Amino acid sequence: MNTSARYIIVVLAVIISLHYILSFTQEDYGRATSLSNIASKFKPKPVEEKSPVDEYVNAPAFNDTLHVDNRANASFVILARNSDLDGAVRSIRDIEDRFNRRYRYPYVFLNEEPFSDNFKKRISVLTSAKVEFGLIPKEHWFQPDWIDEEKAKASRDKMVKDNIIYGGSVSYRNMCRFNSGFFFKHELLQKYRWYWRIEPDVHFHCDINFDPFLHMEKNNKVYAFTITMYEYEATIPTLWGHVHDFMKLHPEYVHPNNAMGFMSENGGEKFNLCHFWSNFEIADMDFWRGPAYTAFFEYLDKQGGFYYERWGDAPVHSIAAALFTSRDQLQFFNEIGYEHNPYTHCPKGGNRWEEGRCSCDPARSFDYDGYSCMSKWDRFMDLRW
Ligand SMILES: Nc1nc2c(ncn2[C@@H]2O[C@H](COP(=O)(O)OP(=O)(O)OP(=O)(O)O)[C@@H](O)[C@H]2O)c(=O)[nH]1
Ligand SMILES: *[C@@H]1O[C@H](CO)[C@@H](O)[C@H](O)[C@H]1NC(C)=O
Ligand SMILES: *[C@@H]1O[C@H](CO)[C@@H](O)[C@H](O)[C@H]1NC(C)=O
Ligand SMILES: [Mg+2]
Repeated sequence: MNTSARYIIVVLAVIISLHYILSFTQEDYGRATSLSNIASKFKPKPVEEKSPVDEYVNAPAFNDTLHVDNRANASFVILARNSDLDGAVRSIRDIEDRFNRRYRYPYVFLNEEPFSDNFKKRISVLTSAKVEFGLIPKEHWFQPDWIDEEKAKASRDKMVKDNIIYGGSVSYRNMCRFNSGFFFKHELLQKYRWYWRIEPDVHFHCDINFDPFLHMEKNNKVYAFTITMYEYEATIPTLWGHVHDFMKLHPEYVHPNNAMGFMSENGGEKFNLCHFWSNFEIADMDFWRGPAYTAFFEYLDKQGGFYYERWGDAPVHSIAAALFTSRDQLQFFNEIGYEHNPYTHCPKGGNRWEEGRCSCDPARSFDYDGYSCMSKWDRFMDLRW
């Protein structure tokens, strides 16, 4: 062998041994230079198989931006008993997760009995927002003395016999009357204009990536809902008649562009029982505090129907919002996935459900259930989804 041949062999040996040393010590090097890898560079690329998992991973990234600078004059309101604690904890966890950890709106809890220390402790630990616990004054809660208890009892007994839900309950009636005419008078709520009502054991199924309070304020809205349905007629047999009498007495409060057409098929003669389900509400307390609603509530309260029948705050609020505001001041929040057993509103249209990373099943949304008034609302407002 001549010198140059010997020289080439030595160089080759060095290169080969270097390659093996690197292959064993440096994983990346090994992978990049392995024979099969180098060979694959010359083979035609196989068509990439579509993974069924990739196809569905399309929710947007979490956005943890805090929005605490430009907020509305607003608070959450939760009416609850001490025994509602676990359900209240679940509701607050939901709303914090889906909305309020980024907005930090305050909470006001109300009860006709003092909240226990355990209740306050277990709620306060869930949020960095301000939480206040208020006692309801007796005169805002209990059955007034001028109610004829004999007559009220006869009506309760009849409702129990007729199997009407909460038909025999006085405390349920206290609650409905309080929610209709008093909560917004509570001392702790005087400093706020807007409220968002939350009940124990409800669910918020989607990220709420906007501020519903500011939406209301900017668009001159008064009352917002997520679910609308028919009321049990047996709980409000004389309510609509009193509404009529009130409208005759105070035509000045009835808005020219009202939503009577949503609640009646014959210009107001008969109530079709459609109303907004008030366990979810975002609304303007200054509307409840204003002259029209003040006169309306006082008129209804005097009729005694909160105790002689079982008037709910849902039809009372809904009828007032529909008659004394413009229909354009009513807001349906499609984006807010919401559940109060047994019904759920799940966002519809466009890709709202994906954008909200919703946990509700859109196929089981209550919106077009036979018992829902949503299709009536869509027709009335000329909405298409
Ligand atoms: N402090 C207090 N809160 C009450 C009382 N009764 C009901 N509530 C609250 O009032 C709201 C409505 O009561 P619910 O029992 O949820 O009535 P509902 O929504 O019509 O019926 P379900 O939820 O189906 O039982 C909830 O926030 C309850 O926690 C009461 O006697 N005292
Ligand atoms: C988060 O959302 C806000 C608007 O709500 C937007 O201005 C901001 O750019 C978003 N941030 C990210 C990281 O997507
Ligand atoms: C918030 O609203 C209430 C009720 O309208 C009002 O009394 C209060 O002054 C408002 N606060 C601010 C800071 O605007
Ligand atoms: Mg409830």
